[in-house]
Amino acid sequence: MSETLFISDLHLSGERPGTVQLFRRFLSKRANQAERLYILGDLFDLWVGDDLQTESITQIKTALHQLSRGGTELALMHGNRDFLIGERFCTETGSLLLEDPTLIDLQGIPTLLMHGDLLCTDDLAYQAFRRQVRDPDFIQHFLSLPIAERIATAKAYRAKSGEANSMKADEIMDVNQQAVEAVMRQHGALCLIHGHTHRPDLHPLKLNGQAAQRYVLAEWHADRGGYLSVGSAGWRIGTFTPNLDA
Ligand code: LP5
Ligand code: MN
Repeated sequence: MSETLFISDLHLSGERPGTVQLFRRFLSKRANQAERLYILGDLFDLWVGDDLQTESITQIKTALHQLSRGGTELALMHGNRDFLIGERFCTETGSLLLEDPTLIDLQGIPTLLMHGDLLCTDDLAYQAFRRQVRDPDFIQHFLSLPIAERIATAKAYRAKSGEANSMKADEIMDVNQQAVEAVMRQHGALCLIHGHTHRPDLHPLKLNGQAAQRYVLAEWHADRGGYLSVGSAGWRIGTFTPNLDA
């Protein structure tokens, strides 16, 4: 049976060449064997517009395009760091941009895909920030700025966000269980797959008396990248490393 892979939170950037290299290797050695690859947000550490060209961005786009041209379907969801990924990027890489959330049928199980930030409803400061920066007029204005100004602003946001994070309690930055159950019920899902929190795990839960599951994907580093594989071998959490091809 065909295999579907899920990854998220790679946080790729020119400042992390090791992670970029691991990801390119993952695409050419591992994901190319799968029927479909889902990237559930934060592929990039920061994305200020599809018009920015750097050496690492070109390398990543080329590798993604090779994968999709080779026959592996590529589906991408925005994360809180790269929600400005647009149509041009998708065309250049042969990927399909997914809404957050998106419901899919995974081996007969109604499965909801999310980045995960929308589930952190206790983080009121972040949710207010999110509403502001996802406003279409705000985005349109931001994208009209010169690229150097966009980079400087995004870095300032990130620094502010880092400061704010260091003051927040750990629980606030995790998902809210009621929000998880509400969104799963709303979409009739029995499985939820998301990233964002960097707390990889499998959480069983009960929804209307039925067994359900929440998979949390791992963030990537230069020496390891987590993925969820769903195929003939069942549902399996794996780790891709520089010395391992599976
Ligand atoms: O990313 P991570 O995991 O560290 O933290 C997130 C939340 N933070 C963010 C902000 C991003 O890290 C950085 C911004 C990305 C910019 C993308 C491109 C540019 C967009 C331009 C607009 C169109 O997402 C963090 C959560 C955490 O996840 C866990 O869920 O807590 O949220 C915050 O820290 C937000 C703060 O609580 C409140 C906002 C502080 C920023 C204030 C703006 C200052 C303006 C200065 C710039 C001129
Ligand atoms: Mn995130």
